[in-house]
Amino acid sequence: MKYKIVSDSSSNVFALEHVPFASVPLHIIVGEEEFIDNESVDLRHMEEALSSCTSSSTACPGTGTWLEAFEDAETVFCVTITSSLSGSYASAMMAKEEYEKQYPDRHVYVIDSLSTGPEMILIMEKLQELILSGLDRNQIFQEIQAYTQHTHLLFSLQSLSNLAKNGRVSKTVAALAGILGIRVVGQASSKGELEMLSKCRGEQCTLSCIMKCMGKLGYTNGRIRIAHNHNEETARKLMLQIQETFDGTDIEIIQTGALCSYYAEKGGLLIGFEEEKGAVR
Ligand code: X90
Repeated sequence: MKYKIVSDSSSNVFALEHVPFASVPLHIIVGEEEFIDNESVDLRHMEEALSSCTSSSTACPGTGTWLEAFEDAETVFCVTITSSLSGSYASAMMAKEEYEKQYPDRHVYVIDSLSTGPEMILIMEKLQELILSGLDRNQIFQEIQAYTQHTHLLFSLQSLSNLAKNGRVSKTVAALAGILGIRVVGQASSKGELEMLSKCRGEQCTLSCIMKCMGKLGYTNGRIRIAHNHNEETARKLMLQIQETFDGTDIEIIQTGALCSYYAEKGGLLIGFEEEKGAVR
């Protein structure tokens, strides 16, 4: 196998066409139960378990799981959730070291998305394009690094309690979203941390705020991927309003997997976008 793309499950993608692909699962631990974030995870069952249990946490993939996913690929492109919030990147880096020591002619590129969810999808789709275009592996890596300078992640959350419980945001920030009907809009910062941008009351206010933020971040007509946790209705409204306001037409909507559902909580939306169609450099 020449090329393989491997991402952790926070991308919410479990299959890719055209290029060999594997998803490496994070785990969600709810009391005594453990949920493996793959395509067959029972999200309703996880929600039920969460509503009747106060102790929960998550775990990133171990080095061995990454190694297994590399299989026998000559070149692997690994895309991980932000290293500021998870050990997934560090663990992939350890797997890279072992793999390259064992097979000196093989190479693993680990890309820290400094983000998660749909921004990782954009990176993976771009990698797919670059691989199929026949570039060599170093060129692909350079291009993808340039590409990630022009992609962004915005989010809207109704509750930040699981993020706070696991020390991923401060209790003060989490309290912002504690009031019923209030949604927090934020972005993945340049350091890969959660950065709060605004507080909104109600759906329309949230959608307008997201579109205003997209404009400020330089959005014109690039690809957009939206992941939602059981909130397809709002995701669709956002898609329609974006289509009315901007020139972007390549928009896809997906349901979050277990890890993103756990942290984005009920109704959460994650919006990944590139500034300009096909943007590189
Ligand atoms: O290693 C682990 O246990 C995983 C920890 C992941 C923590 C953060 C997950 C965030 C999921 C929430 C909103 C978007 C945040 C953007 C951050 C850059 C989605």
